Amino acid sequence: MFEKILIANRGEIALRIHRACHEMGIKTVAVHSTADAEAMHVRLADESVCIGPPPSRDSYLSIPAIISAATITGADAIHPGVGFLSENATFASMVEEHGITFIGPKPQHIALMGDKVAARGAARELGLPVVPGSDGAVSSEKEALALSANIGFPLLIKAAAGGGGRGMKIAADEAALPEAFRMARNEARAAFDNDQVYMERYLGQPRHIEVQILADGHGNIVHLGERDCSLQRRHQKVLEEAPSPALNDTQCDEIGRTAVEAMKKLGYRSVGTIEFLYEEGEFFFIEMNTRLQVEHPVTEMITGVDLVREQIRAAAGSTLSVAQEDIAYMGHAMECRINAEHWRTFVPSPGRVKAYHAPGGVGVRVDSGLYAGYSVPPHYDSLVAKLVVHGLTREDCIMRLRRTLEEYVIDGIETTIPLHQRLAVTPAFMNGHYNIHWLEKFLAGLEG
Ligand code: MV4
Repeated sequence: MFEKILIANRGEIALRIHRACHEMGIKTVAVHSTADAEAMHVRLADESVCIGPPPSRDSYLSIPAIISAATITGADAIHPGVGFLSENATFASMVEEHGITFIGPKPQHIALMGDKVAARGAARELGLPVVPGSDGAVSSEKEALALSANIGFPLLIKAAAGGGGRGMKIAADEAALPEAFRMARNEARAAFDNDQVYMERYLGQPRHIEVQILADGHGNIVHLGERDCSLQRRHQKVLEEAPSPALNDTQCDEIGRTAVEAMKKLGYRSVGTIEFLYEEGEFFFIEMNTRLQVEHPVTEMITGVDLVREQIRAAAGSTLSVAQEDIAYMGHAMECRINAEHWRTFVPSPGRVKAYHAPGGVGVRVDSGLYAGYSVPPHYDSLVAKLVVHGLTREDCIMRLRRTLEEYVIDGIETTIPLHQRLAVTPAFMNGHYNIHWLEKFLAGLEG
């Protein structure tokens, strides 16, 4: 097992990884920008290295600074966390070339899933249900028109280098297709320096349901059920839950088994998430994330499996601690993403936290680096806390969510807690009748 892990990240996720390391008897190295010298992830780590100025590209995205920090401190592995360099295949390879273990998948699998055209092709070959669409990249308006006859309208044009909702254009009908195609290509070229695009049938009212995968390098692969991440605004997830209120046990098992079979064929290692759109009883693969995800705690709450611990074990060459038959689901879990933003306008609200009190009690988990006196820097993602609650039933879970949201005190900055309080008493949320568009409509209808 590793003796020392460098955590190439910040905030609540760096803390989360530190906790798994210390429970495994592994020392930690924090890296930080000058803006994060007082951050909790730096305070808790055994050692820390300042890797640059506040802008991410000069610190948390600086490959030389991070690999140098690992070399100087004698770290034998690097955990990339989420975002930043976590899905950068070049970084993963360079870490390994320096004799340091990258805690994540094989670089070729990161690269494969980062190219959405290649990922879609691989998914189809691996037996995952994909959205009806083009077989590969679509290279001309003429080809787009020819293919549209089989795909049908409305259809979506997506960027091969996109993902997370960037670079998508809807074409309502044949007349709108050439213009949508040109715009998608131009935007893709400008945003990603890669103008490859592909086409899919547009699903109008789907839910976003993702399957958690866990794999060691020895052929043991399990799934840990699904998460419903349909509650989002502008492609930012707001609240996630497991299990999905839209699925029955048979559907969960089926999509989980299909996902495991696909990952076995691929020879995947580490944690991973396969994202599907779910509409009228059918699943359609859209993307795969080859990293730990922000919302992984909801899966941990209903299974009791520590995903970061298993990810570290897999990277160290150990086998999984659990087999598929050991994985049982208990109750229901929800995660509220608490951002340092105004709850209605989503305008960022960095600044000093004057008072801080986190909720506790049965079935409550708070992942956050906040403390009284801490200043939230303006340079990074505004996620400052994840409130995760568990209940024996979805109803219990919602009651606990309301209670903990009442208890939570974060004074001095604006947060999205008031939004979660409103959501927690809204009928469409309470009965689970929502899709990927519901939250935006709910927000548009709010007063005050
Ligand atoms: C789609 C879709 C409808 N039909 N693909 C947006 C982010 C990216 N991961 C995929 N996305 C979508 N792909 C087809 N064929 C609708 C979306 C989408 C969406 C997906 C998941 C969660 C929120 C979303 C919000 C708007 C659009």
